[in-house]
Amino acid sequence: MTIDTVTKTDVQIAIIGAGFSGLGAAIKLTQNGFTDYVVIDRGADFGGTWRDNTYPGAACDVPSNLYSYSFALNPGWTRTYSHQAEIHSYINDVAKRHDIASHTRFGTEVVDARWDEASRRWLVDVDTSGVRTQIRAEILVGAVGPLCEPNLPDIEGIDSFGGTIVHSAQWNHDYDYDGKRIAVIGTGASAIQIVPQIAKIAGHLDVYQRTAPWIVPRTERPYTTAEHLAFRFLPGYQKLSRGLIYSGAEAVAFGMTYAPSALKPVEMICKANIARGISDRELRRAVTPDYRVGCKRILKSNDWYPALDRDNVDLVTDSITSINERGIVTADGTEREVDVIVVATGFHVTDSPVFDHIAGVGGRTLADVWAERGMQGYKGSFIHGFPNMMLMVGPSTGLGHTSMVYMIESQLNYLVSYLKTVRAQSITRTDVRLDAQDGYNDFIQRRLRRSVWLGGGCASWYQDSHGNVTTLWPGFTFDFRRRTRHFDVAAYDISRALPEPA
Ligand code: N01
Repeated sequence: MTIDTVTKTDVQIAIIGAGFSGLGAAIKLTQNGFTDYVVIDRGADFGGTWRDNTYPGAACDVPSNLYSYSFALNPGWTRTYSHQAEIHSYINDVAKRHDIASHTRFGTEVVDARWDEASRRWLVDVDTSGVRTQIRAEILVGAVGPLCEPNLPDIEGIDSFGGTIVHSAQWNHDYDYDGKRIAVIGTGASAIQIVPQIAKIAGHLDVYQRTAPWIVPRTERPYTTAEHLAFRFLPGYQKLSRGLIYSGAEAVAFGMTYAPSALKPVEMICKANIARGISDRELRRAVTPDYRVGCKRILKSNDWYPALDRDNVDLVTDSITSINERGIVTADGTEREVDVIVVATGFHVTDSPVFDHIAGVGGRTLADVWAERGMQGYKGSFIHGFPNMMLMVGPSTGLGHTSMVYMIESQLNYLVSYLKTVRAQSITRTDVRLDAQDGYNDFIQRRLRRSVWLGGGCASWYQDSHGNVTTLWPGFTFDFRRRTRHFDVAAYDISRALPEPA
């Protein structure tokens, strides 16, 4: 490939995002002979969320063997659960092996993408170091992922804080945290990894918990030499190990979706984890969740509870009412002074600002359409009114129990099948039919009715502002794989010719 591939302004396919899904799409395109594509990413290299989340303790809570592409297994994983740097390095290594950098515009932010009916092209305005250009693409693949826009909490007075504020996804590595008075807001997947690390160096640490998470022990250990040898030289061994982990995780999917009471034993394991990690009875009570396990993401940690039990750490359960120049004020009137506030408050998932910048038929944005109908799509991939656009990790594709890479690869099958259909039938425009999309969403909502995410007594980012679960796939992931095996052209309005010039 030459540098021209990256600078071309007219391409068949534009992919936004160079994380797991965008990179996977680029590789599959190349492997299937679709070489006229560009990948656009605002960062400096591949990895997406695994490039951006560099907070202390950042690691994956999905077992390593399951957290890789099936077409690029990694016999070199050092531990049963991988840490951020190793996953980031794996992703970049895979990109290098497939020469995807030669197709990628790094340091380039998509400002706006809109469908132009007259030319049947997506017009993608991009900004590279302040220089605006436009890319015209027949097909747009949105692969930005749901966890790309940090959510800063809307707490009164937060702008008046005189110290430093750091979001977990935008870690400030220049700040010296040693001996400082630190507050962490949030007790989700990010916070439970950060707190044990900074508790070791903080002068004092206040952890603000709004809702206690359910946490199982993390069975992380280094792989042995024998295992490494087996991964490398015993045919099928790593695949077998992957298959066993996958099957175990699917059993959890059954409990979350079909029989939430089957998750009772998981609650018992979590409670034993609390008892093991915390000596103080009051503190144990404060960290015991009051909703059904699985309603929010089940977390994994061995060091979260012992960290809360430390002398230099306080768990604060009174709700935050405001932030002032000195620190944080809670509902009981207490003000706790701090030097730095770490906001581990998650991401804009169902209300991402990205939705305002993608406009389909009639100039209607994803934000407009989803405000009306809820965050819906067809097979998590296509949205009515947005012709020739596929979303990776779109609505109803998220998981609480196993590897997103499996879902991503299912969508990649669908993408390739779609592109082959378009090529074979000389199709210039596809738009998923509204009745097909509605039917698909009725089926999702029917399945969700019994699920723990709706009936488990919690609020979570899995739900939109109306309380509907629009982010998760309700069921077995092999079922999603089956549904996305072939592009089902009958569900789409298609046309072959270009429109007559006006
Ligand atoms: O974010 P979260 P996260 N005042 O939204 C609290 C993935 N991930 O960054 O529960 C006070 O889960 C909020 O409280 P509540 C994974 O998919 C994966 O931790 O809403 N508190 C909650 O405690 C995960 O699900 C890995 O009551 C406020 C926390 O902030 C997703 O990222 C590792 C607040 C936010 O938790 C997001 O995780 C890390 C406010 N105003 C992350 N607003 C892996 O290992 C929010 N909170 C793969």
